[in-house]
Amino acid sequence: MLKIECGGINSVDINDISGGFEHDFTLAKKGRIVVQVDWKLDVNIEYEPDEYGEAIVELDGIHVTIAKIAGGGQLSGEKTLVEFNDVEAGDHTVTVGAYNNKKTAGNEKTIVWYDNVQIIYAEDIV
Ligand SMILES: [Ca+2]
Ligand SMILES: [Ca+2]
Ligand SMILES: [Ca+2]
Repeated sequence: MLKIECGGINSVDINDISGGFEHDFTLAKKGRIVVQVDWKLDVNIEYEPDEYGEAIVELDGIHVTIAKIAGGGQLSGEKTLVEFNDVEAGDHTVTVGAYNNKKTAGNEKTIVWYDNVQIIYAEDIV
């Protein structure tokens, strides 16, 4: 189980908090990358409505939102697929992570858990 926490430490106002776990790999050929995850997102109720947390997957910095909660709540999912097409041969990085656009108090915290993370490669059929 992977766990990422954003915020929750002090009352300093901070925008754009993120964190995650990275996996580097090299493709011999161009193809399709599918990231499969089980996930849970917990954005605590202390946030205001303009503040949100996300569970995110990134490939080389391309940000895909799996789930987003503003102002507090919980969501989860199993075997969620995120697809990236036409991924070029060469070195790449997949990140599974968390993002929080803003926190202004010490009791505001976004937590994301991941389990059963799989990175699947499918060669393009041309
Ligand atoms: Ca608050
Ligand atoms: Ca706040
Ligand atoms: Ca503050």
